[in-house]
Amino acid sequence: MSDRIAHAGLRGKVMSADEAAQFINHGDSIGISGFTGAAYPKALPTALANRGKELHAAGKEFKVNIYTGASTAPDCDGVMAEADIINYRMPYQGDPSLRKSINAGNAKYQDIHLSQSPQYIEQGFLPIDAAIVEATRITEEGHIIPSSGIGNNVEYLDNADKIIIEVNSWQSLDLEGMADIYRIQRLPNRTPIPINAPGDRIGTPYIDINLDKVVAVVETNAPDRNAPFKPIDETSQQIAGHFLDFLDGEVAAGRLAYDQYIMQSGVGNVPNAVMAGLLDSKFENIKAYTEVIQDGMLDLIDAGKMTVASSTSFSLSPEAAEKMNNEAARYRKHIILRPQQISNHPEVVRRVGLIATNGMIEADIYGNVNSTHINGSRVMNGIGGSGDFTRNAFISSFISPSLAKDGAISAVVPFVSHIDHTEHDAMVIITERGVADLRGLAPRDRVAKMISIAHPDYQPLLEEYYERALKKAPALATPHDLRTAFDFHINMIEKGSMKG
Ligand code: 0RQ
Repeated sequence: MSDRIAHAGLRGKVMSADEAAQFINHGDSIGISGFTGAAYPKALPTALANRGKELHAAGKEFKVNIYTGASTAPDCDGVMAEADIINYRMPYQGDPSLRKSINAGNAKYQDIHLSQSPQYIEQGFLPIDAAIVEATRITEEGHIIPSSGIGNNVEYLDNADKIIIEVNSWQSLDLEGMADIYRIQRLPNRTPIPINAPGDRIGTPYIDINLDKVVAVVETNAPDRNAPFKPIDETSQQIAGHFLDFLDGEVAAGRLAYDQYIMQSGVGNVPNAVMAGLLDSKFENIKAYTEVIQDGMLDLIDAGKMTVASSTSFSLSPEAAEKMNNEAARYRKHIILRPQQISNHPEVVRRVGLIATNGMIEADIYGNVNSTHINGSRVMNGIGGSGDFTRNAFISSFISPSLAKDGAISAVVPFVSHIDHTEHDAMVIITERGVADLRGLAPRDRVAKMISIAHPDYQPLLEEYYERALKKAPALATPHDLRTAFDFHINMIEKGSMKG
C-alpha cells in the first residue's frame, strides 16, 4: 500500500475501485473532482460505467447525476457517457462522447457559471449523496492534499453523505503547498473574501473533512488528460498581435501600466499565441487571476515575466505536465490553486481589476456574444468561467478567428443564435482582422466596428442586413429586421454555409 495514506483509519478503508463503486446507487447525485482534464478521479468513473453496463444488461436501471469542477476526460465523462449512466450533468463539459450524449437527448445538462455552481451545492439547490475526489496524499490527521486542481471539492466533500478518495501516486508530492483552501461563510453571515491581489493566500494547504463519512479509499497511478496544444497558426498569431497592440494602446492612454497587467485567459491556440507574444513584450510582473494554468503561463513564469498565477487547476500539455511533476517545488512559489468559488468569484474579480480574454463561437453586430451553442440549439462546451470574469472584469475581451469551418461560418453575425454574454458585458472583440473596441459606444455606433472585424466574404452581407434593419427601425436604439435576423444560421442549417 502506498505511503501516501498516512492516516491509519483511512488505510483500513483501502479497496478496489469496483468495490468502492458498490456504494453508489441508481439515482445518486455525485460530486467529483476534476477541472479541464486535471485532478479528476481516474478509477471510479470506469468502475461506475462497468457497474452501469452490468445492471443495464440485467434489465435494471442505473443512472446518476454528475457534478464536477469543469470538463474532465475520456476516462471520466467519456466512459460514463458511453455507458449511458449520466442522467444530469453540471456545470461545464467538453468531452466529445458526453457532448454527443447531451445533444442526443440522453444526458441532461445544466450550464451554470463556475463560480455559482458550488453555491448550488452548499445552499441545497442540488442535494448531493457522494463525493469522489482525487488527492495527492492523505495526511496523518486525515486531511486531503489536493492534486492538480481544486474545483468544487470543498463543497462536495462538505455536503456529501459518503466520501470516496482516490489517492493518485502519479501526482507530484511537491504539489503540496500550492492549494489555498478557504470556505466562504454561508448566508446570511457572509463577510468579504480577504483577497486584494492575485498572490494573497488566505487559507490552508489542505482540505479537512469529516472522516466518519469516508467509505472508501482507492489507490491509482494514472496521468491527467494532458492534451498537446495545436501549433500556433498564422490566424492565431494575428489575433494575438492585435490583442498585444490593444494592451499597448491601453498603456499609451494611461489606463494600464507595463507592470500592472492582471490576466484572465481561456485555454487554446490563441491564448497560447498571446502568452508567446508577451514573452517578447514590454510587460513585466504579469499576474494571473484566472481559472486554468496552461503551458504559456509556465513559460512566462520561467522567463521571470509572470510573478504569480492564481487559478483552480492546470490544463497542460504532456511535456508541461512532466515539467510540473518534476519541478512543482519551484512552481509553487508562484502558483496558488484555489476552490473555484474563490478563483472565479465576482467580488474578487472586480476588486483585483483584471483583463478577461475568452474564446467565443460568434458575436453579433451589437456585441452580444455566444460562447456555447451552434445554430442556437447544439451545445458545444459550456459558459465555464467566462461569465464570471467577463461581467466583472476591468476590461472584458473576446477573441476568435473571423471564420470557422473553412469559411462556411462567420463569427460575426446579424444576431447571435444564443446569448451568453450580453452587449452590456462585452467591451472589446478581436479577430485576425482587427479590434472592435465597443466601450462608450451606443448600439448603432458599434455596427461599423463589428463589421470591420468580420471576414471580407461576409462584410457585404452584414452591411446589407444592417441597411434592411435601418429601413425597418430607422430611429430605434437597436435596429433589427427580425424576419431575416437569423438568415445566416438558417442558411447554414439548410445549405451548409452562412452565405446561402
Ligand atoms: O471546431 O474543434 O472541430 O476544429 O469550434 O474553435 O476557434 O479552435 O476556438 O478552442 O477557443 O473554442 C467558444 C468553443 C471556442 C471555447 C469556444 C468550432 C471551430 C472548432 C473550437 P473543431 P476554436 P476555441 C475560459 C473560460 C466557453 C468557455 C470559456 C469555449 C471549435 O472558447 O468553450 O470561455 N468557451 N471558459 O471550428 C460552428 C461556429 C463556430 C464553430 C467555432 N460559429 N459555428 N463551429 N467553431 N466557431 C477557461 C477555459 O476555457 C477552461
